[in-house]
Amino acid sequence: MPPVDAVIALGANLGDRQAALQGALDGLRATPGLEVIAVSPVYETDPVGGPEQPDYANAVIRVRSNLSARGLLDRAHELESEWARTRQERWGPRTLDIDIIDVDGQVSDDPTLTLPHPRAHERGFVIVPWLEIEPDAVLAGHGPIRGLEIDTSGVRESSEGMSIT
Ligand code: A4P
Ligand code: MG
Repeated sequence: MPPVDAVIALGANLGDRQAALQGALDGLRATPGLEVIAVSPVYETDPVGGPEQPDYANAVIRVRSNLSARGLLDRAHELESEWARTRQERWGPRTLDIDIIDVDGQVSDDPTLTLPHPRAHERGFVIVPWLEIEPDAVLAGHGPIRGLEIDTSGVRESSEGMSIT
């Protein structure tokens, strides 16, 4: 299978959020057949939707891999539960969300893996970091991401970043 480029969004809003994002990045980098191409800065973001909850740390990464879109989702779920399990036992609740935003422009309305991610185009916490690492990116069905009209007021660059060394 030829290599596939994908955009993945990371989010965490409980406990050591920075460590959760770094853990997700490290886990992806350790995935056979997967190469991390770019890592955005980390952003501190106001929560969107849901009940009242703490602010999130969010980041976006680009990967190239020989996994299918479904293979990427499976790996994301594996890392989410690995992280939740190891952190919960020692230091209480943590969350890590790994969303598949785009896989080579594929379009699918499969509820198990909807592509592109159905809410990405309206979310500053996805689009702002993504623009930082891929200014010319296009979101299938929505056009160039730099042209999207989104509210970015709740998205602030954090002083902390992730390390890929
Ligand atoms: N699923 C379908 N398509 C996808 C996709 N493209 N990527 C399915 C990932 N998963 C996808 O996801 C629920 C189901 O969606 C999965 O079984 C998967 O097969 P989940 O991660 O288990 O649950 P969730 O993330 O809590 O739900 P949901 O609906 O995905 O929520 P969102 O849209 O991810 O939003 N505010 C800020 N500031 N920052 C955030 O990161 N995140 C959320 C969660 C809300 N507000 C936020 C943030
Ligand atoms: Mg999700």
